[in-house]
Amino acid sequence: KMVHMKCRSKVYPFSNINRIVFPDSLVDWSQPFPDYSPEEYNSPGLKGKPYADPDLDDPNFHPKWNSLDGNINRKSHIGDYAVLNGRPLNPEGRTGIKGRGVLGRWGPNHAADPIVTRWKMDNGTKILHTVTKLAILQFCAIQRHDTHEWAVPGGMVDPGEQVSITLKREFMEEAMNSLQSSPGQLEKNKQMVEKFFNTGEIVYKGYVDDPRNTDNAWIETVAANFHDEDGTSVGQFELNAGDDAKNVKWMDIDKNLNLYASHSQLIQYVVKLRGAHW
Ligand code: RP5
Ligand code: MG
Ligand code: MG
Repeated sequence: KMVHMKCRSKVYPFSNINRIVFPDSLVDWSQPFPDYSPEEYNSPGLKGKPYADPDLDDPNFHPKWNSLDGNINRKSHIGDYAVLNGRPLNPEGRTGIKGRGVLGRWGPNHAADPIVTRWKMDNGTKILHTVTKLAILQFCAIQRHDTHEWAVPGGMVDPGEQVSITLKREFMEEAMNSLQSSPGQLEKNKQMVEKFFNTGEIVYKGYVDDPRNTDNAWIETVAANFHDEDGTSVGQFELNAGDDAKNVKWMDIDKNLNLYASHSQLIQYVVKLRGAHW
């Protein structure tokens, strides 16, 4: 099993707070690390945001850890997490920083990642890789505004929202710019997406090694593959970057992909599912 890496780089994102940097062997909470006393960071920008929890010391905040707390899902996909002195503990281990950083929720922050794929084609014929002789898969990639890295067009599950809805909504916002489409165009796109997204396959549910994770807050995702086998449906959609995406394109998939957070790993599950070149 791989230890998390992207949430251990020195500077915490969108801040000038330094994480403690330490070797992989000390990531697991069970390993003694007596000198471990990281800084606490809670982004001031979270105050009063509708998607954010109150501060932990707010007397009106009574979160139900490891439960469905009203319509907020505080359960982890990977089993019960520990809570120490009233703080959820990152189930994948130490990150070198305390608090919730820029994440809205203490504990798990649930996301969904739509991995939309088609085969690379030449005049209706799949292009095979010269060495592996396997067909080359392409996925709909977005470039993030925040880190400029390429990524899956994923996003956070709203309170009470079904993940199947988040998958469609985020794809439409980030890869089809639904937030800025005309009502007519939006309706047309919605119908196409609705139809195509009927046949998804979940490829992963669990922890994401996201740079925003902390010791007390982390992202988990449900990643699902929506595949256009003959390139006649989603493969023909007009892509337009929107919301937290600044670019969108069909990207060839192979083992050299270098994507945001754990997204290369998510893509690899789809490659296995489809028997594609890697
Ligand atoms: C990731 O953060 C998840 O896999 C998902 O793609 C993303 C959600 O955060 P935002 O895109 O809303 O910032 O690691
Ligand atoms: Mg989004
Ligand atoms: Mg997003």
